[in-house]
Amino acid sequence: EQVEQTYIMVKPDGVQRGLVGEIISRFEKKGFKLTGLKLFQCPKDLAEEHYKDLTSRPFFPKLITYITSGPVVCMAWEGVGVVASARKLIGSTDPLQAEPGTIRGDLAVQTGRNVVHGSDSPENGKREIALWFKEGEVCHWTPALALWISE
Ligand code: DAT
Ligand code: MG
Repeated sequence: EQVEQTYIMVKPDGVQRGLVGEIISRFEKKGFKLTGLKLFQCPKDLAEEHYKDLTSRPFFPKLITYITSGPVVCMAWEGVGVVASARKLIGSTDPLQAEPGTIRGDLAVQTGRNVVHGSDSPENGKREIALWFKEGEVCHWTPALALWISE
């Protein structure tokens, strides 16, 4: 079991709808460790770099407009298996297909307004944290409750 890092982001609709606390809570309550957090207005070139694998998709321009339409909340989370677990907590890309109990399943209805991003692999977790956070913005710390979450 490998300690991993994942990049989680509350998208502009999640911020506008006042869902930031709710979304952070899901990862906190699960027992993962928050290592980075900031409110941030994403410039277009960063959005394009973040979603570079989707450049050729027809929805790409709308996706970039959406992600840059207001502030996002950038987060880095750490834990054993955090990448896949966070994807499960987030739910399917299309919120109507996402299971109840997941963030998208509970809080969203449309793919184009699916409130949250989560890295899809440990490699992308590292890549995205390096992309969205500057050196020194990520904190490595030991939660006092660590031994009550992992033996
Ligand atoms: P995910 O965010 O679940 O990792 P993804 O990486 O395939 O999904 O796509 C990134 C984002 O792009 C997704 O959250 C919303 C948007 N998107 C994906 N597929 C789409 C589609 N068919 N129509 C509109 N937007 C789409
Ligand atoms: Mg993705």
